[in-house]
Amino acid sequence: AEYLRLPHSLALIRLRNPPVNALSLAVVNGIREGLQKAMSDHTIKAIVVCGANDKFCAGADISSFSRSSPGISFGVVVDEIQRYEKPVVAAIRGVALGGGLELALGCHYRIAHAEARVGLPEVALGILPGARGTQLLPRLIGVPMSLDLITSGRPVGADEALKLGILDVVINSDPVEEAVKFSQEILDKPLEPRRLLNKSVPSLPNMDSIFSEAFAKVQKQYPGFLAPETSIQALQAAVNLPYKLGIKEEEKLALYLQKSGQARALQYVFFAESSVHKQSPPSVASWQTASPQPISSVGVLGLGTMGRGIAMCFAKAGIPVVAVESDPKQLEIAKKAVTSMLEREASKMQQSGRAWTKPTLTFSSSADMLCESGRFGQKTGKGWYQYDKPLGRVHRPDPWLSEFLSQYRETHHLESRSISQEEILERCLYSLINEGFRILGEGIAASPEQIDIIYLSGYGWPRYRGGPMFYAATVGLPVVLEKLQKYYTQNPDVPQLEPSDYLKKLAAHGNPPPKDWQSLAGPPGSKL
Ligand code: T1G
Repeated sequence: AEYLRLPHSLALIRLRNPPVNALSLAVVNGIREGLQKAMSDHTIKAIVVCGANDKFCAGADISSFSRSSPGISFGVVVDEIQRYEKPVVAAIRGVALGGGLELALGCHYRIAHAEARVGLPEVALGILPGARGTQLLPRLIGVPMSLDLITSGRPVGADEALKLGILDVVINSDPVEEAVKFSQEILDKPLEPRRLLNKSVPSLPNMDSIFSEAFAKVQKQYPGFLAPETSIQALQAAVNLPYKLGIKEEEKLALYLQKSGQARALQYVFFAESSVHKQSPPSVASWQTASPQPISSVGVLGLGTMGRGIAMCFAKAGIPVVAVESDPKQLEIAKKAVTSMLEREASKMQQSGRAWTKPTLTFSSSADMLCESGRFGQKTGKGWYQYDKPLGRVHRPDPWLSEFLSQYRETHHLESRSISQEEILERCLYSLINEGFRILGEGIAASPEQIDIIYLSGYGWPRYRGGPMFYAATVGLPVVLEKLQKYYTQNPDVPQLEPSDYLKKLAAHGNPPPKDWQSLAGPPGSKL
């Protein structure tokens, strides 16, 4: 943070830490030094705080979280600013997020550009606003809106923030110039009413029900996430405790979250999401730059459930499809399934008076005995279960299946045994993870982050577990390897359980974090 003396007895503290002026230790120390200088200089009457490069501040430096706990020491600075004997005015451009907004809440006045955005997005990182945010915001704008903003983490635009009372002035010109003028006008005004820490939270008669509704809402909206619920507890502390105890509770809850696996996973996701956007190889067209091309025909590799669906979509759109399936049995099944789907669609279309071309489909197969007997799952009304109707969702056990399984066991000389939840989970998850390592080794995925982001965005993997590859590192690669080895030995007929070479290479290094995998395992041979 830079310290500048301005005309009219003013000092300026400008945060400068590209790209978003995050609150690194150096920035925080710079702010404190600036405040001390301005205090000991009797010619200085007021201080303006702003950020360089058209941004105020995006909060604590997330990249340093694994090294130190955020927020706690910065909260002391926020209090120092509030108690400061000279007026401190925040001039906000761009973003004031997380610790950036907490810094602004510490200031006695907040002036922002109309296009600025402010908010406390910490929940998205699995933590809470730990530098007084949960204690100061409700004192400023009341409990209901604080609950909304803190548990959702959504930033608000300057106009909404002005209405809520978070900002004092919103302008369309340079907020620093405006803050300089504004400071002259408020020099003689008492500071005490501007110190949020000495105010109490506006009370409401139905506070208990407000909180219980908030708990119910976040449990429904963000099931499994720790941070929203824990933030509500911190807000309760703001209501029930005096400031100096409330901030202790906030610190305690912030530390609890920061140490949780969820915070580590969500912070990994934050960086993974921004890195995958940058990962397309330079010579390859990307969706951002390429313009759509006409599609004359389409190739589909593999005719499992998804392949069939994709082939069908194109066929229905009148685009010729060539589908390739290497397993003869799977091919037969797919052929039947696609033909019957096409016929069904065709008869629907005929009924509705529409016509469509029935485009080229070449197949090639699987060994799924259930499918061979037409048991395709929910779609057909039976699979591992029987359903109330085709496409129905109500399932019940099917005596046919127990008969089938006992015959299967007899044929293959298998003994029935009960399988623990743990084994079910491990065999499903670790074989999925194993496949992830395989495609990393083959260069089909460019990074573990890519696989994880696809699982979070496309398959509903819980965000607070970071994705399958991050999860593997959480469990420990040597553990994943050992378990796969164990299950593969027990089930040599399941190739998905055979540990991939890539995993073996990495596990030999212990449990390296995903970001180090590629450098440790060496460059993949790209098959793309
Ligand atoms: N710390 C470190 N790096 C950050 C950062 C941060 N807070 N915010 C952004 N970056 C990096 C980001 O990784 C990328 O880096 C570059 O900045 C541009 O970001 C005490 C504990 C500010 C709205 O959660 O929402 O304060 O890839 O590509 O689309 O209670 O970044 O270029 O090397 O996303 O213009 C709370 C998170 C922290 C804000 C800009 N703050 N950031 O969006 O660019 S916790 C946040 C954002 C905290 C306190 C607590 C967005 C953005 P690189 P970008 P953008």
